[in-house]
Amino acid sequence: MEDYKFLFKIVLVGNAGVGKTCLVRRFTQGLFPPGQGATIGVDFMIKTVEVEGEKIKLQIWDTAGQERFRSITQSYYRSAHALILVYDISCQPTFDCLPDWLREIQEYANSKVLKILVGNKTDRDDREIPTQIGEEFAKQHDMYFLETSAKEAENVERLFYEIAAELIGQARSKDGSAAAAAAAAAHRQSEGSGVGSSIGLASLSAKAAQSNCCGGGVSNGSSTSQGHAG
Ligand SMILES: Nc1nc2c(ncn2[C@@H]2O[C@H](COP(=O)(O)OP(=O)(O)O)[C@@H](O)[C@H]2O)c(=O)[nH]1
Ligand SMILES: [Mg+2]
Repeated sequence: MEDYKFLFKIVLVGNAGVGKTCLVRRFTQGLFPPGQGATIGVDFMIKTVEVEGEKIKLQIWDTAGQERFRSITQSYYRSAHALILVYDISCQPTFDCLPDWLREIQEYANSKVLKILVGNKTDRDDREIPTQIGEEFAKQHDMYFLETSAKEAENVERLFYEIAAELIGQARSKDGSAAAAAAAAAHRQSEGSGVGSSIGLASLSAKAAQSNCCGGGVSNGSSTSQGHAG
């Protein structure tokens, strides 16, 4: 049986194509999948890390192709300890959509959730969003900021370890540690036989509605068709 002190749920959002799935796979599996088209359809992956001498279990949620606004429901955001909002530094529309994502986050997520803005694909030489612009946006909206490359493995470990460290700090400073421990216990129960550093594939339904611009995605009014929110 696995032994860990904290369980943290980390949720990734952002337009389709920005590299969310690649970031998760890079971190959990050390891979950059070549030619990886849309999402691999994983709901979450688990990785156990050690931070400040504590074993921490990270449950990382990646959207399974429902990156369109309003098709991601409350159930996805609920109980997230950290939210990673990703854009593609070489694709202006993915940056322009950030306010829409923030509205959605504000509506559905816990108001105290840790928010991290990530500009991915720093390896590309056709950058459209200067670092400083990303930084400023993050500052304005009370978010941490980091630029990454899932391809080159740049800042990917750092991203998740810093989140873990920050969440540990929060848990210790508030009396949140009790809550985290309870969450860990509940998770352990529901998990069955967990193996260290295992990858949990929760569901395998890849519906790849790829659209790199939010315009089409937002306005199609398919609001609650996907999900019961309960
Ligand atoms: N150059 C480069 N391409 C990336 C990077 N991360 C992802 N990609 C590519 O971007 C596309 C979309 O990635 P994916 O992870 O499926 O995006 P998602 O829809 O946000 O999950 C794929 O073709 C990836 O190969 C990166 O850091 N650098
Ligand atoms: Mg994906």
